Amino acid sequence: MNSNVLSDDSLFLRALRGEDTDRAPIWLMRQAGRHLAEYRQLKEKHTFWELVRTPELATLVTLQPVRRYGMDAAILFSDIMTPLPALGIEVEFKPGPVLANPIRTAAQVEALHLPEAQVIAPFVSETLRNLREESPVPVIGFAAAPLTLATYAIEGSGSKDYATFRSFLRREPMVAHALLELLTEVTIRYLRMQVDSGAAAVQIFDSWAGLHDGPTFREFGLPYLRRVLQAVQAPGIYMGLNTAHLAEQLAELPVNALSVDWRLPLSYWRGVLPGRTLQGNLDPAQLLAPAASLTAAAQAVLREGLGGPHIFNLGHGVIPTTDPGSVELLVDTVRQFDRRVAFADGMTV
Ligand code: 1CP
Repeated sequence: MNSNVLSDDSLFLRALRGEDTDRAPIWLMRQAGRHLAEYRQLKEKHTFWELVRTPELATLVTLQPVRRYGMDAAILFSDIMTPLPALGIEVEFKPGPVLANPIRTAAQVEALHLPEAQVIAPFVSETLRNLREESPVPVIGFAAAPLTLATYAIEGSGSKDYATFRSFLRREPMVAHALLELLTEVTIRYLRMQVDSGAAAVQIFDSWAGLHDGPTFREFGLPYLRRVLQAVQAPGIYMGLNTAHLAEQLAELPVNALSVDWRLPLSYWRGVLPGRTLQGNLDPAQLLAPAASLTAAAQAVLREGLGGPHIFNLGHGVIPTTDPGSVELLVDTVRQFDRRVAFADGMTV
């Protein structure tokens, strides 16, 4: 589809900008990837980095779930680690990210260099320019929050409790701040490039925000996040997990929407985040449940989301063993739910 056809009044962008739409738009985190046979087929021939770094392939993978399910938004096919090599940090995927040389010293931070926007990930720019022409729905660009990116840069891989990272923040706070400064600046450049290349919105993934207590998040998380969000001139979504204890700080963020996990109902979040669009928050495990349970759980989320703008999503990414038939059922359930009628019914009960 031509970019002229994609107007700003798409359901997804209207809800993101704060409109209490008649139907909730739906897209799913990790909607492209291992649960799709058409993705696994490409993975037989290409590594993950090849898919991300080859614009024709990244474009194709981004559009796979849009074509199959008719999602209301596409998310760029890439990873939160994508900008790191341009700084001088090499990353391998096995399948999660693994760093040969995790950052642990001031000298290592000093040796990193801040790349110009156009050399951070030129393949992402080209993919987004392709998608501007080919995607029938708005495309979401993304990056990690500086604190979550630092988690991987210092820990060196995924971990159960990120003990190395959490102790590093206490032992070497100045080095941590120096790294966060650099990651903030590269993230701002990287996201501005994505918006210039056609991303209609951006999502900030702060998957590991919930590891920290309030004071630690206020020192190492919030100030950098605020800078990133203020610098990017596009509607934004902030996604965190296990963040109920940080709600007061999240309410300070200059962002349109907050994506929350399933641990608390959306009605709770409406109370603590007045005036914001809420995104979420079905437990991804519900997509592994029998049809009746899945539909009931999705309808419960839809009802909880009434009374303000809502973008339907999972609380975290699609689990790779998910049956595409269940995703189809979920999309149908969300499509059929008339928010205006449901809201009126709620008022008369
Ligand atoms: O072998 C494979 O197929 C690679 C698996 C894979 C995929 C499909 C990885 C490695 N990343 C991705 C894609 C990806 N990652 C997207 C694509 C867009 C989408 O469809 O949503 C996005 C947005 C991400 C973001 C991402 N990567 C996050 C934030 C969201 C979250 O899940 O919390 C995180 C934490 C990562 C790190 C990462 N990359 C890959 C894996 C398996 C992981 C997580 C595991 C770990 O921490 O070890």
